[in-house]
Amino acid sequence: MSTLLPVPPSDRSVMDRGNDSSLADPARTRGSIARWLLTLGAGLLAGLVAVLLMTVVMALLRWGLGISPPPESVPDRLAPTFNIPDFFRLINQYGGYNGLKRFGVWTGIRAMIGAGTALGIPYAVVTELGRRRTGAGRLGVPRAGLLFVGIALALVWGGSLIFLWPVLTANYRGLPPSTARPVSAAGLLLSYASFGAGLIVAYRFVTGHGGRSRVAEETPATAEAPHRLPPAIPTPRRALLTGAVGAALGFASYRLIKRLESEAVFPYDGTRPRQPQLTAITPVDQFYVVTKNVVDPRVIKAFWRLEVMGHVDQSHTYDFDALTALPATTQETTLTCISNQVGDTLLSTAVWKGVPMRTLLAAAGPKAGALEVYLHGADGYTDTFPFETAMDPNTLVAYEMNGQAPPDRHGYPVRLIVPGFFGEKNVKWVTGIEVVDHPVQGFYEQQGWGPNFVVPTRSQFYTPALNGPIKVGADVALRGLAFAGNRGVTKVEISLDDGKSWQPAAIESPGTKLSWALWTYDWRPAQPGDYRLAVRATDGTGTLQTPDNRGIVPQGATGYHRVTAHVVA
Ligand SMILES: Nc1nc2c(c(=O)[nH]1)N[C@H]1C(S)=C(S)[C@@H](COP(=O)(O)O)O[C@H]1N2
Ligand SMILES: [Mo]
Repeated sequence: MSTLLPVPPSDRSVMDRGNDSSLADPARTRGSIARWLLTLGAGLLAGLVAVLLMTVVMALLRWGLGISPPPESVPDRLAPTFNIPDFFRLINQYGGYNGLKRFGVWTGIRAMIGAGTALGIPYAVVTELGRRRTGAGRLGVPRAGLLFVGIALALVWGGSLIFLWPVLTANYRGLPPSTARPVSAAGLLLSYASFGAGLIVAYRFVTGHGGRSRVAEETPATAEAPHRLPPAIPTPRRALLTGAVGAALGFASYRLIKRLESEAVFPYDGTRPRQPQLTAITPVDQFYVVTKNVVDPRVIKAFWRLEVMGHVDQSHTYDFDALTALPATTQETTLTCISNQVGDTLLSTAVWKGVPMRTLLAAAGPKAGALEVYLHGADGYTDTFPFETAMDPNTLVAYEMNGQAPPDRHGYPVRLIVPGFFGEKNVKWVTGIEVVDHPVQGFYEQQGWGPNFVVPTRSQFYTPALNGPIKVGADVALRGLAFAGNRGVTKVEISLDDGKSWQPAAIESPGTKLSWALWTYDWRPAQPGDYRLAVRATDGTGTLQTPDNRGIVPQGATGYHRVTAHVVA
C-alpha cells in the first residue's frame, strides 16, 4: 500500500523552489495555494474525526464512571456566577430552567466540536512547516506536530483544571470529593489525549504519510539545501475512509448522547402533583422534584462514599453499610423549594429515616471555631448551613423515604434532610460533609439567594372545587395545608371576606413540628357572588403568618394565599 501520494512533477519543482525561480511562476503559485487548501482540509477532517473520538470517550466516561465532561461541567461552573436577575432572564429567554440547561449543554457540545475541528488547521500548518524543516519524524509525524499537540494538551488540560476546580468534586456515580477530583482530572486528561492522538493518527492517515516519508528519503536534507517539501495532501481514498471513520464516531457519540439524554431530568424537574391529592404523607412518585442537573446522578452504591472532613480532628469516610449500621432516626418532614410561590405546590412531605448528622460530626471531632458545614453532592452541587443546624438532632443523613430507598431523582442512596430550611439545603446524593471555620457559599447562595433560608410560615387552599362555580347553599369542604418550617402549626384561620374577619379552621392532620398540617373548613355560602377567601396560620412559637407579600427572590415568598370563589344561584 502506498503510504505517500506520488509527488507529481509540478510538485517536485515546487519542492525545489527554494533553489529556483518557480515562485515567480503564477501557475505554480496557484498550484501551491490549491495544495495548501487541500492540506488545511485534511487538517479540518482530522480535527473533526479526533473531536468526535473525544466525544465518544467523554460520553463513555460520563455514562460508565460518572465523570462530568466540559459541556456539562462548564455550565455548572458558570451557573453560580450569575446573579439572580440574570439567571431568571436566561431562564425566561430559554423557556424555563430545563430550556436553559438544554441550551447550555448543546452549546457546549457544539463549541467543543467546532473548536476541536478548527484545531486541525494550526496542527496541519505546524506539521507541514515542521516537515519542511526536519522531515517526518520516527512516527511519520514531524516533531513540531507532536510538540504542538503536547503543548495544546498541557494548556487545555491545565486551564480546565484551574477553571473547573470547584466542580471537579462531581462524580455522577457517587465517588466522594477527595477521590472524585483526581478521577475527574484523569478523565479530562484521557479525553483530551484521545483528541490529540486522534488528530495525529487521522491527519497522518488522511495525508498518506506512513511511518517513513518517501519524499524525505528521496531528498535528504543538507545544510545548504534545506527541504522544500510540498505540504501533504489527502488522497481521495484515504479522505473517504477517514470520513467514514468520522461518520461512525459521530454516530456512536450521537447514540451515547441520546442515551444520556433519555436519562435527562427534563420530564420531572420542577414537577408537582397536577391533581391535588393532598395526603399527610406524599407518595414518593408524587413528591415534587427540583434539580440543577441535566442528567441526575445515578449513584452506584458500591462507589458511593460519604466523607466527613475539614475543620475536624479526624476525617471519616463511610460506605453505605457503615452509615446504615449507625443508630437512625425516623421523622416526618416537609420540604419546600425557595422558588415555591404562595399557593403553589413545590412542597411535599415524606417520612425520612437516617443518621443524625451530629452523630457523624461527633465522631469526627469538630475543632473549636467550627462555623458552618459545606455540603457536597455527587453532582458537584454545594450548599451550606450553620454548624448549629448541623448539630440539630433533626438534621438527618437520610437513606429511606417512606420506608424505601429514595429513587435516583430524590438523592439515591443518601441525601440530607434539614428541617426549618428551604429545600435547597437538603443536598441530594450527598458525598461530602466539610466542616469550615469561615463563611462559604453554595451553588445558589453564590447567585445571591438568602442569606436567610428559614422557611416562613405559609398556608394555602388546596380545594379543587374552587376551580368551578359553586351553588348557593351547597356544602363546600374547603381544604388545604399549612407549613411552618421546624416550628409546627398550631392554628389555621379562614377568611371569607378578604381578610376582614377570620374563623378557625379544623385541623384534619396536625403533622409534626417538622411537617405540614392539613386543615378543613366546612362552608355553605348563603349568597351568590364572588367571595375573596384567604387563609393564615400561626406557628408553634405563637407567631402569626406575615401578610406582607414578598416575592420568591431572594428569600422565598410570603403573604396570604387568596382565592376567589364564584357562588351562583
Ligand atoms: N445534589 C443536589 N441536591 C439538591 C439539589 C440539586 O440540584 N443537587 N437541588 C436542591 C433544591 S433547590 C431543592 S428544592 C431540593 C428538592 O428536593 P427533591 O427533588 O427531593 O424534592 O433538593 C435540593 N438538593
Ligand atoms: Mo429549591
